[in-house]
Amino acid sequence: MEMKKFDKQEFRYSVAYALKNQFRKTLEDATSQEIYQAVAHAVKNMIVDQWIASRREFEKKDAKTLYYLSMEFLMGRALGNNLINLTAYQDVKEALEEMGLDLNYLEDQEPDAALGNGGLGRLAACFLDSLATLGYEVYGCGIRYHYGMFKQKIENGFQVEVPDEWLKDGNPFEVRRSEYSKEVKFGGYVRVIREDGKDRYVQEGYQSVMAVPYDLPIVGYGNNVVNTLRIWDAQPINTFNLDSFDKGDYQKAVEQENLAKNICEVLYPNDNHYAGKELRLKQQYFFISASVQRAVERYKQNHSDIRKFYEKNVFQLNDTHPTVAVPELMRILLDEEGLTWEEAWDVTTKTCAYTNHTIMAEALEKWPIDLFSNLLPRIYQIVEEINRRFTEQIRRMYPGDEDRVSKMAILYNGKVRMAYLAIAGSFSVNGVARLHTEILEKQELRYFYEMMPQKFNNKTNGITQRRFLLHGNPLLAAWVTKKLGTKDWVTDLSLIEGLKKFAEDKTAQKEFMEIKYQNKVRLAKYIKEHNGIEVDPNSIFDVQVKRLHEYKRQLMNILHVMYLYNQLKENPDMEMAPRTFIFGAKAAAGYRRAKLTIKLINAVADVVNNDPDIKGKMKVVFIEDYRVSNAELIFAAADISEQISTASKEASGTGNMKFMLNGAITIGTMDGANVEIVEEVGEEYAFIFGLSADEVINFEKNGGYRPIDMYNSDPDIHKVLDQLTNGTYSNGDHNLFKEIYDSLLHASGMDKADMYFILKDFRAYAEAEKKIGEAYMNKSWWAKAAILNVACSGKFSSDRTIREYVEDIWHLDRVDVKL
Ligand code: 26W
Repeated sequence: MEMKKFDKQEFRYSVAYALKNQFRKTLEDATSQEIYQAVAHAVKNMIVDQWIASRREFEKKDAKTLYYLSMEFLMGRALGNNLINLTAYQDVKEALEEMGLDLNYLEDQEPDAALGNGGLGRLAACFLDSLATLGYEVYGCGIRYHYGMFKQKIENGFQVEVPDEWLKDGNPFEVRRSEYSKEVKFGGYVRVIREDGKDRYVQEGYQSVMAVPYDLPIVGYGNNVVNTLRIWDAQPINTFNLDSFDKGDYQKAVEQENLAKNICEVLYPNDNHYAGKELRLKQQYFFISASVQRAVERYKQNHSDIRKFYEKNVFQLNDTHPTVAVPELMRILLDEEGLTWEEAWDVTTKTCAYTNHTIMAEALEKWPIDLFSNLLPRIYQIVEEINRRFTEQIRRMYPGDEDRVSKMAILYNGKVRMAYLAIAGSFSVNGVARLHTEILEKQELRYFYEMMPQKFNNKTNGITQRRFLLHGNPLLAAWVTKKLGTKDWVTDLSLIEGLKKFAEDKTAQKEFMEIKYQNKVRLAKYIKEHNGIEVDPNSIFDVQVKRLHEYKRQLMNILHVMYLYNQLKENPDMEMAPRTFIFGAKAAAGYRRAKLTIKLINAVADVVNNDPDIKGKMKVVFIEDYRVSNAELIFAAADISEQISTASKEASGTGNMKFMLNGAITIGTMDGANVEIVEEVGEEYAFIFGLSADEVINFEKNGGYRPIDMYNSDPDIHKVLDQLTNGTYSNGDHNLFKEIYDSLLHASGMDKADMYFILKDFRAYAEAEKKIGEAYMNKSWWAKAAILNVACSGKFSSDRTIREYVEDIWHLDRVDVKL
């Protein structure tokens, strides 16, 4: 790999030039934000030639193109990451230093691109990083939300949502590509026109918007490859362009303008919860129609046979959110390209592939047919025909089994079941960790698996070591390079197993623990600045950061903190390694119980942190506004990684991998990718507890269990639960946390008591937490376990995941880019 050499002088000019042209300022009078922007422009300058060269190279090779279709891309900040992947981070840091500027400080001026909720969105971002690094062509296709994931403020212990104005100062890395704009049509009706003995379907009386793409560069690591994240914005159609019938239709012009204004306004902040809002379906069709139109147009520029579209293109559907790609591609092939149904279906089902990211029932998208067919009349007709043929096929395979037909039909009970449409329209269906895929095959999707087992496959998730080690933890990254004697782990994480031989080496252990300590000091400083809380870097940093959801059981964690506090109060001289419990989580704005859990965590923190009796043996911290940028600091500083979901519920988890890569030890259930983490590192170097997925599923089939029995028979649990309603953590208010108390002990409506088995797993969890405290006393065991976790994390690079997708599903062509 030959990289262009960094030219310090040129870089300086480039920054000064951008400052002058953008802001008519010099370094002396520019603000930090302006300097960040100017530096970002200079970095974009370093990227564009590679960006152009990459397109040329892929085109020359006629490489197959992946379209990664996703409602979410949780990119985080771009500046530092781009510099890392340009292998220019150190050079630029030094160049800036000579100009009296601190790169770290400038990086902090950039708002996170938070165009995603959690795991699914961040996975998309890691995949883009790996695809560019491995030399494959991909367009990430998504939406240019004007407001990304809300900013979280904590006021009086409660979460308050603040709009995320990430574009307010502009986005220096984006390039608007109005030449690729596409019209997207909503509503109206379908007219059938008889033409040359064939029916032609045209949508009339519709409203439309113009989809305008903005491109962001995705830089591969040290290989000159630059791919594109293409996010679509909506613009009103110029009313002069309305057809003559509509000209002067003022009402329609206004409605179209509003449609355009609304579509890209905001990311829905629900993680794992389907709300069924019409605007969300508009968003889905909007970016899918534009992306598919462009993909077909691009293919036709250099290829004449649309029947072979699938040979050069593949669409990966990131969960069901982009599933309208199936009928939209059908529409274009049928109505615009004139293929027969059989031809169009052949192309579509060889182009589309679907990834499932959750088995949570409330996350499944099922659109009411009325809403769907009114908004997308032509698409709905096509879905009806897909469903007609699909159910016919089921009946042929299973004659007389109408029960099976109703369980598998795409249209059922007045709803469009998007997951089933995605499966029927795809050649591949994958889960995101081995256990998750098994549950899909044996439980959730078993009828589909029985009918078409060849479609099903597993792709265990991964993370990019470029962001989550090289950028996020520079001290550990340098140590890994020194110990391995090579930096090649940056593009081949399997090499990191070379650290195994240092696990028992005293010097290595000391160095490792010193680095962990420095990272804890860095996080402690962040916590002091942002929370005003002093934490002790010598205490165990026990961390749970992820979206707030009942199945992730942050509640079990804080109940355990309450339990431990009770123990300490009873026995203040109890010997224990000092502990800092760190939480970070956003709750969906309308998820009352999740928001109340945040309040509980903060309330417990208030009491515990201000109690002199316990002599600083424990602290509780809730980090405000958990997001990609502060996540990098948090993973680097963690001793313990809390992965405690109710078994069977967490499809994979990816935070678990980021912690492991940074040398934190997992306390967790046998769920999602935890199973594979434990398999890699060995059960003795993790703290595993609790019900298995099979046990949970069995309890669920048999109507749950009786948590009230645990409450009555276990005095410690009894006491902790009572403290939810006796005012201990609510200044005497007995009602504040009553809802949480009730959810644990009493069934309500459809919900069973303690649906997530918190009390059932509590004792086992407390035991595991206790073992952590004991293990930490043995410094050399701890260092060994932590080093082994790093050394065994090789499997969890998203480079490995992408290689598997390429081999089994995408079959992309690898390209070398020379400048
Ligand atoms: C329709 C509302 C909605 C929004 C987001 C439903 C479902 C989602 C996502 C599928 C939720 C999600 O992010 N799932 C997570 O995906 C990660 C990447 O595969 C996994 O690691 C997590 O376990 C899974 O919860």
